[in-house]
Amino acid sequence: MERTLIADAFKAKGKVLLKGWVHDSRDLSKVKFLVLKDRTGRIQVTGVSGKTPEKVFNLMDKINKESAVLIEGSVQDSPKAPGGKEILPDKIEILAEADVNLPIDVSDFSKTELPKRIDYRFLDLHREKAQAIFKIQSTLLQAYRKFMTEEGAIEAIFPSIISSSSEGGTELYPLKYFEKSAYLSQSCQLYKQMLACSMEKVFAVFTVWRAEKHNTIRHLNESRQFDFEMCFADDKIVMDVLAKCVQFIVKEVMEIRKNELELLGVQLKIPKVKYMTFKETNDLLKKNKIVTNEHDLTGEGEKKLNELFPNTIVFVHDWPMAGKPFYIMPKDAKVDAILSNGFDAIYNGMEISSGGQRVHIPELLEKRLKVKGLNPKDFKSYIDSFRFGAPPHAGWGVGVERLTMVLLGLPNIREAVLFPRDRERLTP
Ligand code: AMO
Repeated sequence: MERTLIADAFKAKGKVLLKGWVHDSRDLSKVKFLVLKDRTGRIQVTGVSGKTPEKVFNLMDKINKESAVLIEGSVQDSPKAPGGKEILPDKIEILAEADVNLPIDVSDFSKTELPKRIDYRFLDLHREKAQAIFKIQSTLLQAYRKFMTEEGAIEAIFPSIISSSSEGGTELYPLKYFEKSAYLSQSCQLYKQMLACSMEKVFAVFTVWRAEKHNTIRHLNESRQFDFEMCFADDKIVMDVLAKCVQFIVKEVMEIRKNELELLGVQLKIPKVKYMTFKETNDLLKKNKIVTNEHDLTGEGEKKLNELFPNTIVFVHDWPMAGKPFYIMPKDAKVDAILSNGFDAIYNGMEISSGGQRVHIPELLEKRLKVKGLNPKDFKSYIDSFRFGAPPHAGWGVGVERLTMVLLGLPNIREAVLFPRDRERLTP
């Protein structure tokens, strides 16, 4: 007999063969219940003394929770059972028994602390709520690809081993590369720019590594980005693409992941969009008694923006040059400009993205590298790529875990990573 998924068992008649995990069991002496779960749902399995084969009946309350089992039986209407159906078992086979003492609480109301849950992530993923987060994240990935493909962008694969920094020299992981020194990629920034200057619109889902020493609820040492880059474009054009992209992703999640959102108690709405200069933003924050920073927003400032503009993607543009990397275009392409064509996007109280127009003029790029204390010689092939018909271009990067976190209101970014890498964690 072929396997039936639990969701289909609710519509089936007669005999079925189910495979899944024992979620719970109860012994009421003459009747025994077992709740079986698989990736599509849960169903009650009911054993009745005298009716259910004795061997099967005896086994029903003796299987350790979370053990993987095979159950053959018939589907029957049962008004009292969740979903109105139950399985009367003829056969139960233990496929993989779980230890009797589970190291973490895997109930839906688990109170186990996050670090311990992540120590046992493989078991934590037996929880419906943990699965819901990653089902939603999978929809985020698919929605991003769908949006970009409809935009006419080409998905690209970039190198993860680089020879020089792309986001400033301090946060690199060095590694041995034969006789040369190399690093793990901080972003695909330089490569996506080089590609956009020939293929016009490109995107990637790219893993980045940053050796930041701090341990916060919103930083990871390994994270993923939705990267986008297009040519014949400036910051205004790509901010508009980003707004539409996030709105599309939210719409897809709302349509495709209704059950998961309900399980997590999350109500999503398509976000509104607002544009403000850095100066306007800081003035407004000061008015609201928030301590501001000259060339960056503070965490407190980002939270305040959410209070002032709930469910809104706030684009803070005309960002001060001092707070942006060397590749961001200074205003009016002036090397000593105070402001830039760079921006950050703040959504639900957190920076989800930064981006901007890039420097596509080799001489200006060399000067900007020097201003940032970097050596243009280390960037030769990148600078040279702009000597052969490289048009003005712009783009952005969105933190995938950050976006998951702010959409679902998760208290810690590690909830949005299957196997997080932070200062303390390298396993599992
Ligand atoms: P930036 O460094 O701002 O820009 O990164 C883009 C977005 O990625 C997320 N992010 C992180 N998430 C978790 N942990 C971290 N340590 C972390 N660092 C960044 C944030 C952030 O907004 N190359 C540019 C993008 C561009 O201009 O195209 C870049 O990497 O959500």
